[in-house]
Amino acid sequence: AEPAAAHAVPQAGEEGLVLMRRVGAVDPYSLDEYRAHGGYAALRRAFALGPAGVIREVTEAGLVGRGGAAFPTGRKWQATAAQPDGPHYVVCNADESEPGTFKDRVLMEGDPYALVEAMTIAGYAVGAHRGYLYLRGEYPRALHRLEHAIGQARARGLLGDDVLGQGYAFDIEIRRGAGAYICGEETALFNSIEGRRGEPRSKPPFPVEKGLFGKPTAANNVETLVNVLPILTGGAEAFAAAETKLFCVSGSVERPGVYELPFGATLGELLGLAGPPERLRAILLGGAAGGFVRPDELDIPLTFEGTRAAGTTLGSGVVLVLDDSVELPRVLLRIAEFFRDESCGQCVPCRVGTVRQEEALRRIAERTGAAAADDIVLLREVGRAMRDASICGLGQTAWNAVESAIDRLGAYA
Ligand code: L3W
Ligand code: SF4
Repeated sequence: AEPAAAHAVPQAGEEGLVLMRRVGAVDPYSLDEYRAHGGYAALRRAFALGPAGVIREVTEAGLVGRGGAAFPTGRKWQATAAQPDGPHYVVCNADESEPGTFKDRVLMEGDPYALVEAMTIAGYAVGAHRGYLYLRGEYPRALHRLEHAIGQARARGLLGDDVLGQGYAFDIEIRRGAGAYICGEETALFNSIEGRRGEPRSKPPFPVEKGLFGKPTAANNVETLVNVLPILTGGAEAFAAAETKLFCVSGSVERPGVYELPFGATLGELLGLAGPPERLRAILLGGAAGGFVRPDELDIPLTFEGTRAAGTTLGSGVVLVLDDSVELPRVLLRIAEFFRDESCGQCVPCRVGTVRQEEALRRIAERTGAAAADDIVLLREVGRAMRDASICGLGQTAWNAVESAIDRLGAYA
Protein backbone atom coordinates (compact mmCIF):
# COMPACT_ATOMS: atom_id res chain seq x y z
CA ALA A 1 0.00 0.00 0.00
CA GLU A 2 1.09 3.56 -0.61
CA PRO A 3 2.11 5.33 2.59
CA ALA A 4 -0.09 8.09 4.01
CA ALA A 5 0.89 11.60 3.09
CA ALA A 6 3.24 11.69 6.07
CA HIS A 7 5.26 14.57 4.63
CA ALA A 8 2.21 16.74 5.21
CA VAL A 9 2.02 15.71 8.88
CA PRO A 10 5.13 16.89 10.71
CA GLN A 11 3.66 15.63 14.01
CA ALA A 12 2.95 12.10 12.69
CA GLY A 13 3.35 9.51 15.43
CA GLU A 14 3.48 12.06 18.28
CA GLU A 15 1.64 11.44 21.54
CA GLY A 16 -1.48 13.45 22.22
CA LEU A 17 -2.92 13.61 18.74
CA VAL A 18 -6.64 12.92 18.66
CA LEU A 19 -7.88 13.47 15.11
CA MET A 20 -4.61 12.48 13.44
CA ARG A 21 -3.58 9.71 15.81
CA ARG A 22 -3.90 7.01 13.15
CA VAL A 23 -2.55 9.13 10.27
CA GLY A 24 0.79 7.69 9.24
CA ALA A 25 0.44 4.98 11.93
CA VAL A 26 -1.97 2.62 10.16
CA ASP A 27 -2.24 1.25 6.65
CA PRO A 28 -5.15 3.24 5.17
CA TYR A 29 -6.12 0.16 3.14
CA SER A 30 -6.46 -2.12 6.15
CA LEU A 31 -9.76 -2.40 7.98
CA ASP A 32 -8.11 -4.80 10.43
CA GLU A 33 -5.48 -2.22 11.35
CA TYR A 34 -8.18 0.41 11.72
CA ARG A 35 -10.05 -1.84 14.12
CA ALA A 36 -6.87 -2.75 15.99
CA HIS A 37 -6.32 0.98 16.56
CA GLY A 38 -9.74 1.62 18.07
CA GLY A 39 -11.83 1.68 14.89
CA TYR A 40 -15.57 0.97 15.16
CA ALA A 41 -15.64 1.35 18.95
CA ALA A 42 -17.50 4.64 18.44
CA LEU A 43 -20.19 3.07 16.26
CA ARG A 44 -20.74 0.33 18.86
CA ARG A 45 -21.15 3.00 21.52
CA ALA A 46 -23.57 4.85 19.21
CA PHE A 47 -25.78 1.78 18.95
CA ALA A 48 -25.70 1.41 22.73
CA LEU A 49 -26.74 5.06 23.21
CA GLY A 50 -29.45 5.16 20.53
CA PRO A 51 -29.92 8.09 18.11
CA ALA A 52 -31.12 10.57 20.75
CA GLY A 53 -28.27 9.57 23.03
CA VAL A 54 -25.71 10.20 20.28
CA ILE A 55 -27.13 13.65 19.61
CA ARG A 56 -27.13 14.42 23.34
CA GLU A 57 -23.47 13.42 23.62
CA VAL A 58 -22.42 15.49 20.57
CA THR A 59 -24.39 18.47 21.90
CA GLU A 60 -22.87 18.19 25.38
CA ALA A 61 -19.40 17.95 23.85
CA GLY A 62 -20.00 21.41 22.35
CA LEU A 63 -18.76 20.35 18.92
CA VAL A 64 -19.09 23.09 16.28
CA GLY A 65 -18.60 22.89 12.51
CA ARG A 66 -15.02 22.88 11.22
CA GLY A 67 -15.78 24.13 7.70
CA GLY A 68 -15.47 27.69 8.98
CA ALA A 69 -18.87 28.76 10.23
CA ALA A 70 -18.74 27.00 13.64
CA PHE A 71 -22.43 26.07 13.75
CA PRO A 72 -23.23 23.66 16.65
CA THR A 73 -23.25 20.11 15.26
CA GLY A 74 -25.63 18.75 17.90
CA ARG A 75 -28.20 21.40 17.01
CA LYS A 76 -27.88 20.60 13.31
CA TRP A 77 -28.37 16.88 13.93
CA GLN A 78 -31.25 17.45 16.32
CA ALA A 79 -33.04 19.70 13.83
CA THR A 80 -32.53 17.19 11.02
CA ALA A 81 -33.71 14.23 13.11
CA ALA A 82 -36.80 16.18 14.23
CA GLN A 83 -38.16 16.58 10.68
CA PRO A 84 -41.13 14.23 10.28
CA ASP A 85 -40.96 13.64 6.53
CA GLY A 86 -38.01 11.71 5.14
CA PRO A 87 -36.02 10.28 3.65
CA HIS A 88 -33.31 11.99 5.67
CA TYR A 89 -29.79 12.33 4.29
CA VAL A 90 -26.31 12.92 5.56
CA VAL A 91 -23.84 14.70 3.34
CA CYS A 92 -20.15 14.94 4.02
CA ASN A 93 -18.73 18.09 2.53
CA ALA A 94 -15.28 16.96 1.41
CA ASP A 95 -15.02 19.53 -1.37
CA GLU A 96 -12.06 21.07 0.41
CA SER A 97 -11.16 24.02 -1.82
CA GLU A 98 -10.49 27.03 0.35
CA PRO A 99 -7.05 28.26 -0.74
CA GLY A 100 -4.50 27.03 1.78
CA THR A 101 -6.76 24.29 3.19
CA PHE A 102 -5.61 20.65 3.06
CA LYS A 103 -6.52 19.13 6.45
CA ASP A 104 -9.46 17.06 5.23
CA ARG A 105 -7.24 15.60 2.54
CA VAL A 106 -4.76 14.41 5.18
CA LEU A 107 -7.56 12.83 7.23
CA MET A 108 -9.15 11.11 4.24
CA GLU A 109 -5.88 9.82 2.81
CA GLY A 110 -4.41 8.77 6.14
CA ASP A 111 -7.48 7.43 7.95
CA PRO A 112 -10.31 6.85 5.46
CA TYR A 113 -12.22 4.37 7.63
CA ALA A 114 -12.61 7.06 10.29
CA LEU A 115 -14.76 9.11 7.91
CA VAL A 116 -16.78 6.06 6.85
CA GLU A 117 -17.45 5.21 10.51
CA ALA A 118 -18.28 8.82 11.41
CA MET A 119 -20.72 9.19 8.51
CA THR A 120 -22.43 5.99 9.61
CA ILE A 121 -22.85 7.41 13.12
CA ALA A 122 -24.22 10.67 11.71
CA GLY A 123 -26.69 8.70 9.60
CA TYR A 124 -27.83 6.67 12.58
CA ALA A 125 -28.25 9.80 14.71
CA VAL A 126 -30.41 11.72 12.23
CA GLY A 127 -32.35 8.73 10.89
CA ALA A 128 -30.75 8.58 7.44
CA HIS A 129 -30.12 5.45 5.45
CA ARG A 130 -28.06 7.07 2.76
CA GLY A 131 -24.97 9.25 2.92
CA TYR A 132 -23.30 11.19 0.14
CA LEU A 133 -19.63 11.97 0.31
CA TYR A 134 -18.96 14.93 -1.98
CA LEU A 135 -15.25 14.80 -2.68
CA ARG A 136 -13.08 17.42 -4.27
CA GLY A 137 -12.33 16.15 -7.79
CA GLU A 138 -8.63 16.94 -7.45
CA TYR A 139 -8.17 14.35 -4.68
CA PRO A 140 -7.63 11.07 -6.58
CA ARG A 141 -5.67 9.43 -3.78
CA ALA A 142 -8.38 10.16 -1.23
CA LEU A 143 -10.95 8.85 -3.72
CA HIS A 144 -9.08 5.59 -4.17
CA ARG A 145 -8.71 5.01 -0.44
CA LEU A 146 -12.29 5.96 0.40
CA GLU A 147 -13.69 3.75 -2.36
CA HIS A 148 -11.62 0.89 -1.02
CA ALA A 149 -12.70 1.57 2.57
CA ILE A 150 -16.39 1.74 1.62
CA GLY A 151 -16.07 -1.54 -0.32
CA GLN A 152 -14.40 -3.28 2.62
CA ALA A 153 -16.93 -1.90 5.09
CA ARG A 154 -19.75 -3.24 2.91
CA ALA A 155 -18.09 -6.64 2.58
CA ARG A 156 -17.68 -6.86 6.36
CA GLY A 157 -21.19 -5.80 7.35
CA LEU A 158 -20.21 -2.30 8.49
CA LEU A 159 -22.29 -0.74 5.74
CA GLY A 160 -25.34 -2.19 4.02
CA ASP A 161 -28.69 -3.57 5.11
CA ASP A 162 -27.75 -4.61 8.62
CA VAL A 163 -24.85 -2.58 9.99
CA LEU A 164 -23.03 -4.49 12.74
CA GLY A 165 -26.03 -6.80 12.98
CA GLN A 166 -28.05 -4.02 14.59
CA GLY A 167 -30.86 -3.92 12.02
CA TYR A 168 -29.82 -0.46 10.82
CA ALA A 169 -29.37 0.07 7.06
CA PHE A 170 -26.87 2.62 5.79
CA ASP A 171 -24.72 3.08 2.72
CA ILE A 172 -22.45 5.75 1.32
CA GLU A 173 -22.09 7.02 -2.22
CA ILE A 174 -19.13 9.11 -3.33
CA ARG A 175 -19.73 12.01 -5.72
CA ARG A 176 -16.80 13.90 -7.18
CA GLY A 177 -16.67 17.62 -7.70
CA ALA A 178 -15.44 18.98 -11.00
CA GLY A 179 -13.23 21.81 -9.87
CA ALA A 180 -15.68 24.53 -8.82
CA TYR A 181 -15.01 26.19 -5.45
CA ILE A 182 -18.65 27.23 -5.17
CA CYS A 183 -19.75 23.58 -4.99
CA GLY A 184 -18.34 23.55 -1.44
CA GLU A 185 -21.21 25.85 -0.46
CA GLU A 186 -23.65 23.32 0.92
CA THR A 187 -26.69 24.15 -1.20
CA ALA A 188 -24.63 24.44 -4.42
CA LEU A 189 -23.23 21.04 -3.44
CA PHE A 190 -26.77 19.63 -3.22
CA ASN A 191 -27.57 21.05 -6.65
CA SER A 192 -24.42 19.48 -8.02
CA ILE A 193 -25.37 16.04 -6.64
CA GLU A 194 -28.87 16.45 -8.06
CA GLY A 195 -27.43 17.11 -11.51
CA ARG A 196 -28.26 20.82 -11.57
CA ARG A 197 -25.92 23.79 -11.97
CA GLY A 198 -23.72 24.24 -8.90
CA GLU A 199 -25.33 27.46 -7.72
CA PRO A 200 -26.20 28.26 -4.10
CA ARG A 201 -29.84 28.38 -3.06
CA SER A 202 -31.23 31.05 -0.77
CA LYS A 203 -31.25 30.12 2.92
CA PRO A 204 -33.63 29.71 4.75
CA PRO A 205 -34.95 27.12 4.32
CA PHE A 206 -31.87 25.55 5.87
CA PRO A 207 -30.72 22.09 4.77
CA VAL A 208 -31.85 20.54 8.06
CA GLU A 209 -35.36 21.14 6.74
CA LYS A 210 -34.99 21.16 2.94
CA GLY A 211 -31.60 19.97 1.81
CA LEU A 212 -30.57 17.31 -0.69
CA PHE A 213 -33.51 16.44 -2.98
CA GLY A 214 -35.53 18.88 -0.85
CA LYS A 215 -35.31 16.52 2.12
CA PRO A 216 -33.95 16.94 5.68
CA THR A 217 -30.16 16.84 5.43
CA ALA A 218 -27.28 17.05 7.87
CA ALA A 219 -24.31 18.44 5.95
CA ASN A 220 -20.99 18.38 7.78
CA ASN A 221 -17.34 18.95 7.02
CA VAL A 222 -14.90 15.99 7.18
CA GLU A 223 -13.05 17.22 10.28
CA THR A 224 -16.34 17.88 12.07
CA LEU A 225 -17.48 14.31 11.49
CA VAL A 226 -14.19 12.75 12.53
CA ASN A 227 -14.47 14.59 15.88
CA VAL A 228 -17.57 12.54 16.67
CA LEU A 229 -15.42 9.41 17.13
CA PRO A 230 -13.48 10.63 20.21
CA ILE A 231 -16.69 12.18 21.56
CA LEU A 232 -18.36 8.78 21.60
CA THR A 233 -15.39 6.69 22.70
CA GLY A 234 -14.18 9.03 25.46
CA GLY A 235 -17.39 10.84 26.40
CA ALA A 236 -18.47 14.44 25.95
CA GLU A 237 -16.81 15.75 29.07
CA ALA A 238 -13.35 14.36 28.35
CA PHE A 239 -13.63 15.57 24.76
CA ALA A 240 -14.56 19.11 25.75
CA ALA A 241 -11.64 19.26 28.19
CA ALA A 242 -9.09 18.39 25.50
CA GLU A 243 -10.66 19.52 22.25
CA THR A 244 -8.27 19.98 19.34
CA LYS A 245 -8.25 21.72 15.95
CA LEU A 246 -6.38 21.05 12.74
CA PHE A 247 -4.38 23.88 11.17
CA CYS A 248 -3.04 24.05 7.64
CA VAL A 249 0.28 25.86 7.76
CA SER A 250 1.81 26.96 4.47
CA GLY A 251 4.00 29.68 2.99
CA SER A 252 7.28 30.88 4.48
CA VAL A 253 7.82 28.25 7.17
CA GLU A 254 10.38 25.50 7.55
CA ARG A 255 7.89 22.68 8.13
CA PRO A 256 4.60 23.29 6.31
CA GLY A 257 1.80 20.82 6.87
CA VAL A 258 -1.22 19.99 8.99
CA TYR A 259 -0.84 20.50 12.74
CA GLU A 260 -3.20 19.41 15.49
CA LEU A 261 -3.26 21.63 18.57
CA PRO A 262 -5.53 22.05 21.57
CA PHE A 263 -7.95 24.95 21.29
CA GLY A 264 -6.39 27.91 23.06
CA ALA A 265 -2.86 27.39 21.76
CA THR A 266 -1.58 30.67 20.36
CA LEU A 267 -0.58 31.56 16.84
CA GLY A 268 2.97 32.00 18.13
CA GLU A 269 3.05 28.46 19.52
CA LEU A 270 1.87 27.07 16.18
CA LEU A 271 4.48 29.06 14.27
CA GLY A 272 7.11 27.82 16.72
CA LEU A 273 6.33 24.25 15.65
CA ALA A 274 6.31 25.08 11.95
CA GLY A 275 9.52 27.11 12.01
CA PRO A 276 8.73 30.78 11.38
CA PRO A 277 10.61 32.89 8.84
CA GLU A 278 13.28 35.30 10.02
CA ARG A 279 11.48 38.36 8.74
CA LEU A 280 7.79 37.80 9.18
CA ARG A 281 5.54 40.24 7.32
CA ALA A 282 2.01 38.93 8.01
CA ILE A 283 -0.14 35.85 8.49
CA LEU A 284 -3.37 35.23 6.61
CA LEU A 285 -5.77 33.44 8.95
CA GLY A 286 -8.91 31.75 7.68
CA GLY A 287 -7.99 31.63 4.00
CA ALA A 288 -9.04 33.88 1.14
CA ALA A 289 -12.23 34.67 3.07
CA GLY A 290 -10.27 35.48 6.24
CA GLY A 291 -7.99 38.29 7.32
CA PHE A 292 -4.37 39.21 8.01
CA VAL A 293 -2.65 39.55 11.34
CA ARG A 294 0.66 41.24 12.05
CA PRO A 295 3.87 39.86 13.57
CA ASP A 296 3.08 41.73 16.81
CA GLU A 297 -0.15 39.74 17.24
CA LEU A 298 1.26 36.24 17.71
CA ASP A 299 -0.39 35.87 21.11
CA ILE A 300 -3.81 35.50 19.45
CA PRO A 301 -5.45 32.33 20.80
CA LEU A 302 -6.41 30.00 17.96
CA THR A 303 -10.07 29.71 18.88
CA PHE A 304 -13.17 30.85 17.03
CA GLU A 305 -13.68 33.62 19.61
CA GLY A 306 -10.02 34.61 19.82
CA THR A 307 -9.58 35.06 16.09
CA ARG A 308 -12.90 36.94 15.82
CA ALA A 309 -11.78 39.33 18.56
CA ALA A 310 -8.60 39.92 16.54
CA GLY A 311 -10.70 40.97 13.53
CA THR A 312 -10.28 37.79 11.53
CA THR A 313 -11.60 34.23 11.59
CA LEU A 314 -10.38 30.73 12.28
CA GLY A 315 -12.24 29.66 9.14
CA SER A 316 -11.18 26.22 8.03
CA GLY A 317 -7.82 26.50 9.80
CA VAL A 318 -5.69 28.25 7.18
CA VAL A 319 -2.45 29.78 8.45
CA LEU A 320 -0.63 31.24 5.45
CA VAL A 321 2.67 32.75 6.48
CA LEU A 322 4.23 35.60 4.46
CA ASP A 323 7.76 36.85 4.92
CA ASP A 324 8.88 40.28 3.83
CA SER A 325 10.00 39.13 0.39
CA VAL A 326 6.35 38.82 -0.57
CA GLU A 327 4.74 41.51 -2.71
CA LEU A 328 1.48 42.09 -0.91
CA PRO A 329 -0.30 43.77 -3.86
CA ARG A 330 0.38 40.64 -5.94
CA VAL A 331 -0.98 38.38 -3.20
CA LEU A 332 -4.15 40.46 -2.96
CA LEU A 333 -4.56 40.51 -6.73
CA ARG A 334 -4.24 36.73 -6.76
CA ILE A 335 -6.98 36.42 -4.14
CA ALA A 336 -9.22 38.75 -6.16
CA GLU A 337 -8.60 36.73 -9.33
CA PHE A 338 -9.61 33.62 -7.44
CA PHE A 339 -12.95 35.06 -6.34
CA ARG A 340 -13.71 36.49 -9.78
CA ASP A 341 -12.95 33.12 -11.30
CA GLU A 342 -15.00 31.15 -8.79
CA SER A 343 -18.07 33.42 -8.54
CA CYS A 344 -21.01 31.44 -9.93
CA GLY A 345 -22.41 34.64 -11.42
CA GLN A 346 -25.89 34.12 -10.08
CA CYS A 347 -26.18 37.42 -8.20
CA VAL A 348 -25.12 40.86 -9.40
CA PRO A 349 -23.14 42.20 -6.41
CA CYS A 350 -20.76 39.26 -6.54
CA ARG A 351 -20.66 38.76 -10.31
CA VAL A 352 -19.87 42.42 -10.99
CA GLY A 353 -18.16 43.24 -7.70
CA THR A 354 -15.49 40.57 -7.98
CA VAL A 355 -14.62 41.89 -11.47
CA ARG A 356 -14.43 45.52 -10.30
CA GLN A 357 -12.34 44.51 -7.30
CA GLU A 358 -9.88 42.62 -9.46
CA GLU A 359 -9.60 45.52 -11.92
CA ALA A 360 -8.80 47.99 -9.15
CA LEU A 361 -6.23 45.68 -7.58
CA ARG A 362 -4.61 45.08 -10.96
CA ARG A 363 -4.34 48.83 -11.57
CA ILE A 364 -2.70 49.20 -8.19
CA ALA A 365 -0.34 46.24 -8.64
CA GLU A 366 0.73 47.56 -12.05
CA ARG A 367 1.51 50.91 -10.45
CA THR A 368 4.03 48.98 -8.33
CA GLY A 369 1.72 48.85 -5.37
CA ALA A 370 0.80 52.50 -4.83
CA ALA A 371 -2.94 53.14 -4.75
CA ALA A 372 -4.69 56.27 -5.84
CA ALA A 373 -7.20 57.48 -3.23
CA ASP A 374 -9.97 56.80 -5.77
CA ASP A 375 -9.03 53.13 -5.97
CA ILE A 376 -9.39 52.67 -2.22
CA VAL A 377 -12.76 54.46 -2.18
CA LEU A 378 -13.96 52.25 -5.01
CA LEU A 379 -12.69 49.09 -3.34
CA ARG A 380 -14.53 49.98 -0.13
CA GLU A 381 -17.78 50.70 -1.95
CA VAL A 382 -17.64 47.53 -4.01
CA GLY A 383 -16.62 45.54 -0.95
CA ARG A 384 -19.55 46.81 1.10
CA ALA A 385 -22.01 46.00 -1.69
CA MET A 386 -20.65 42.47 -2.02
CA ARG A 387 -20.73 41.89 1.72
CA ASP A 388 -24.25 43.23 2.23
CA ALA A 389 -26.04 42.01 -0.88
CA SER A 390 -24.50 38.72 -2.03
CA ILE A 391 -26.52 35.54 -1.70
CA CYS A 392 -23.77 33.32 -0.33
CA GLY A 393 -20.53 33.31 1.61
CA LEU A 394 -18.35 33.63 -1.48
CA GLY A 395 -19.56 37.11 -2.37
CA GLN A 396 -20.03 38.08 1.27
CA THR A 397 -16.38 37.40 2.08
CA ALA A 398 -14.65 38.25 -1.22
CA TRP A 399 -13.43 41.57 0.13
CA ASN A 400 -12.37 40.42 3.61
CA ALA A 401 -8.70 39.82 2.93
CA VAL A 402 -8.27 42.99 0.89
CA GLU A 403 -9.98 45.11 3.52
CA SER A 404 -7.88 43.66 6.29
CA ALA A 405 -4.68 44.20 4.30
CA ILE A 406 -5.59 47.86 3.84
CA ASP A 407 -6.74 48.49 7.40
CA ARG A 408 -4.36 46.29 9.38
CA LEU A 409 -1.21 45.99 7.29
CA GLY A 410 -1.28 49.40 5.67
CA ALA A 411 -1.15 47.77 2.23
CA TYR A 412 -0.78 50.32 -0.62
CA ALA A 413 0.12 53.11 1.79
C1 L3W B 1 -30.27 25.18 10.90
C2 L3W B 1 -30.31 27.48 11.34
N1 L3W B 1 -29.04 25.18 10.36
C3 L3W B 1 -27.05 28.04 9.96
C4 L3W B 1 -26.27 25.78 9.22
C5 L3W B 1 -26.05 25.98 7.74
C6 L3W B 1 -24.62 25.50 7.59
C7 L3W B 1 -23.96 25.93 8.88
C8 L3W B 1 -23.22 27.23 8.79
O1 L3W B 1 -20.22 28.56 5.48
C9 L3W B 1 -18.16 29.49 6.00
C10 L3W B 1 -17.45 30.75 6.37
C11 L3W B 1 -16.05 30.58 5.78
N2 L3W B 1 -30.89 26.26 11.39
C12 L3W B 1 -29.01 27.57 10.77
C13 L3W B 1 -28.43 26.37 10.29
N3 L3W B 1 -27.24 26.72 9.79
N4 L3W B 1 -28.13 28.58 10.56
O2 L3W B 1 -25.01 26.04 9.81
O3 L3W B 1 -24.00 28.15 8.09
P1 L3W B 1 -23.52 29.56 7.55
O4 L3W B 1 -24.58 30.05 6.65
O5 L3W B 1 -23.15 30.40 8.70
O6 L3W B 1 -22.19 29.31 6.75
P2 L3W B 1 -21.80 28.47 5.43
O7 L3W B 1 -22.29 29.19 4.22
O8 L3W B 1 -22.14 27.03 5.55
C14 L3W B 1 -19.53 29.75 5.44
C15 L3W B 1 -16.12 29.34 5.03
O9 L3W B 1 -17.42 28.84 5.02
N5 L3W B 1 -15.71 29.53 3.64
C16 L3W B 1 -15.07 28.53 3.01
C17 L3W B 1 -14.89 27.37 3.55
C18 L3W B 1 -14.12 26.38 2.87
C19 L3W B 1 -13.88 25.18 3.44
C20 L3W B 1 -13.05 24.16 2.82
O10 L3W B 1 -12.48 24.34 1.76
N6 L3W B 1 -12.97 23.04 3.47
O11 L3W B 1 -14.40 24.87 4.59
C21 L3W B 1 -15.93 30.64 2.90
O12 L3W B 1 -16.63 31.58 3.17
O13 L3W B 1 -15.09 30.40 6.75
O14 L3W B 1 -17.37 30.85 7.76
O15 L3W B 1 -24.58 24.13 7.48
O16 L3W B 1 -26.95 25.25 7.01
N7 L3W B 1 -30.95 28.55 11.83
FE1 SF4 C 1 -22.88 32.99 -6.84
FE2 SF4 C 1 -21.35 34.95 -5.81
FE3 SF4 C 1 -23.96 35.09 -5.58
FE4 SF4 C 1 -22.60 33.23 -4.19
S1 SF4 C 1 -22.48 35.44 -3.93
S2 SF4 C 1 -24.54 32.95 -5.29
S3 SF4 C 1 -20.99 32.76 -5.70
S4 SF4 C 1 -22.80 35.12 -7.52
